[in-house]
Amino acid sequence: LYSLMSQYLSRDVASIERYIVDHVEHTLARTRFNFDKFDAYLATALSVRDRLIESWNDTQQYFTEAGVKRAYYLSMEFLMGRQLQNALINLGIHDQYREALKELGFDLEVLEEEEPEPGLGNGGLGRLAACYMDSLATLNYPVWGYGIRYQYGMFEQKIKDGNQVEIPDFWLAKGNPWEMQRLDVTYPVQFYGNVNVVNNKDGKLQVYWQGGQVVRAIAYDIPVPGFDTYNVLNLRLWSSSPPEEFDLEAFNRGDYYSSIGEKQLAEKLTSVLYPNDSTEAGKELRLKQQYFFVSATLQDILRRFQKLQLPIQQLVNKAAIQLNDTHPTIAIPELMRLLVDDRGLGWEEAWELTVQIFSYTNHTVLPEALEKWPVPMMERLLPRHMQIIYEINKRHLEVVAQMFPGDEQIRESVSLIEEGYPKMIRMASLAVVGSHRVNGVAALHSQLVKKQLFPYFAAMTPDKFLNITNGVTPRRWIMVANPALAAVFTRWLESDDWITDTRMLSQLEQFQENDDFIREIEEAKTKNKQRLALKISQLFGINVDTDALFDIQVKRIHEYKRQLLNILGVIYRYLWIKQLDAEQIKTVVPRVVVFAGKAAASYAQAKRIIRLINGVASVVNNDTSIDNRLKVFFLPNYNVSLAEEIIPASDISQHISTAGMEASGTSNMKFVMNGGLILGTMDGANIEILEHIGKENIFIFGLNADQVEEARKSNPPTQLDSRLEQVKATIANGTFCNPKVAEPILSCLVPQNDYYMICRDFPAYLEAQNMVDEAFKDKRGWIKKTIQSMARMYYFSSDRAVEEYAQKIWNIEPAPFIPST
Ligand code: 26R
Repeated sequence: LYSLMSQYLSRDVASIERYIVDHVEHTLARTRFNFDKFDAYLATALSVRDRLIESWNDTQQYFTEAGVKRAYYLSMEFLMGRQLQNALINLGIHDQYREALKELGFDLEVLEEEEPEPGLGNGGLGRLAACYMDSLATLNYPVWGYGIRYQYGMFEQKIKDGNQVEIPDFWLAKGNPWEMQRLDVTYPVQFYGNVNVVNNKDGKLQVYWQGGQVVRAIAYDIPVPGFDTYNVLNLRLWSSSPPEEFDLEAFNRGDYYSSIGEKQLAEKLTSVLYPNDSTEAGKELRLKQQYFFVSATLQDILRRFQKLQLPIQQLVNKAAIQLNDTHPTIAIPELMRLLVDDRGLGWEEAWELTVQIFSYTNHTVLPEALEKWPVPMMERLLPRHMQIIYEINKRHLEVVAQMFPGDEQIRESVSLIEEGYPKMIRMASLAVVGSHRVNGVAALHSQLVKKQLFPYFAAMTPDKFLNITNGVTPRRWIMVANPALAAVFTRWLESDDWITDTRMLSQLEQFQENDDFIREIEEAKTKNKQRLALKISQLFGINVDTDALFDIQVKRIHEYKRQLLNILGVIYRYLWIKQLDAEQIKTVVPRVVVFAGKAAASYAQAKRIIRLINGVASVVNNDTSIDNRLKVFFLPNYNVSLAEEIIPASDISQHISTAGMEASGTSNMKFVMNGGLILGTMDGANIEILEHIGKENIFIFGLNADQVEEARKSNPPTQLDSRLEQVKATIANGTFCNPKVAEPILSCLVPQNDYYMICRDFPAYLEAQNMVDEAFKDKRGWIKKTIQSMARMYYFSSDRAVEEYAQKIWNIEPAPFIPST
């Protein structure tokens, strides 16, 4: 690999060694003869950061001098994963660093494992933001990410007696070499207080919000390197702290102790990431987090714009703001406030600007996940914003009344305020009204956004709505996660250009009958299965057969994702194997079933499902009568690093959500890119994956979204599948876990109560699993499927996705910085 980047880096091994030792001695203040593994990791990371800072400065200065339009990606979550290996690969200096560290007596791969994972996200939405940052950097787009520097990320999951236990994740405990604290970039953010109207000096009425509490936002910058480019982007995360003037004031009042109390309150703001759990909805601290990060971000964006000394109307030519779900939607009234109250723009002009600047990505149609804030809470916390939201709503409803005169039902349904006690603000509707583009994240999902969520908005402004199907970065999900497979690709394509041009992968198809190629692809898969088998044996003390079919489902535990359907299928398989005779058992395809994923701490049903899976695992894994034809494991603490180990090892992965409920899914794409096939429903991006790779390469079963809608309206079937009855009876008699745990699970498995269509899809699911077995018996046929699939996945690169955002929504151009050598 000879990258452009390495031309500008000192890439000889001796100087890399020197950089590292320098940090050991001067930054960490250790001697060169006495530093441990973690010190070695830190010094290595710091030496990489130094290189990144130089490019980062050049890139940002270049964007400023060129006066380019920038896009800002506002997200409450960025699930970046570990940075060291990714940075070295993107910079094209991984091999050189491996050499240098070897000279110093360290194994780079071992040091990479020392890095704590920054788990600043829940799941798909946060990881998507990270993939997009990688692609935006790689394609040289002038974009900034803005988010929150949580001190506690996603909790660490432990399994005790089969149950999930949550451990706080203080990921910063040993310091974070990838961030730069910017004590020069701080802003005040206010809360509460009241709204005053004053006469300004031209005798005009001016509205002025006098906040009560003031909190200070401090910027932390994380450099985001692209692959094979000099450009380095910035991810700016805000941390809260007490304002500077604060201590002095309290001191003067002689009120030292209560001032310390308030200080802690200010620090608490950004301390913890909220789970994606509807029971956590409506918490004031979460709304405070949202406004805190939005206010600091808009102050930062406007300060950058102000340096250009252009009239404010030009803002739309210099800035586009993307809202990653509704979480940053308070930015819309906030920008209105800044334009109208602070800069004296008229409402219409300010509104036109605002709508042109904002766009909104929807990531879910589940009604319980759509954010709503109580009006009384908003009135207290952000009184001026509440007034502005009412004004936006008033004007919006005037337009509605013109389009649908006299229709009370429509007026109620599109109002930004939901009537009730208390009244609630519909943040998704506010995001739609205040944006010029609204996108869903897969073709089916974008249809449902229009038809199911916002039918009247879509009728009023059809051109606002579009689809941008999600994508994932081939750098992290092939290069970093699966170096063995990446090497095969590069060897057979005689080029590594596929890393930035995934369309090249389509050329792999010509080798699908080539024995050498087939063998190399198989060897890479086996290597990855061995790596996972080792992990399993370390965790559970059980050795699994790498010739077995590795059947994997990893994602947040949620009823709509139907881990329950999976484990019911596993139980049925177990019961079926148990009644075979010794001869028959030998013909059963051996399976290793792997689950991983976290349940939100207060999601009781999801936690019961984890308990059931672990109960099944311990029974099945200890049953010697089934001749190792089935093993079941629940791997604790699913996160990006674990995903990197699991995904490349799959033969089959399950994406079996109730049709119409999974917006897109992104791991489905990662699995197929790594040569794993999908067992799935016609939901989310599965549908488009099918269209690209061919229906012969994907195992699809069950009701589609229209049929689910129909089924929910019509009478439930009168009978259950007898196999499901059998499975239920085994659960009920306490075979796997306490019947008290099982009871609330079983009560959902009746036709009258089958919201997630588990009963209705169960027979089709078993049939699909049988087809998987049959296909897997034909080794050569199977590998051909995986080759065709990998070769046809190019559309699902996040490079394609961000290009669509740049062209269809943000109207920005690539701006590569070419350093003079
Ligand atoms: C409001 C709060 C309770 C909340 C709810 C849900 C916070 C966060 C979430 C997470 C959701 C929005 C999420 O992660 N959605 C996922 O986004 C992925 C990227 O687009 C999709 O692939 C995936 O289908 C979708 O579930």
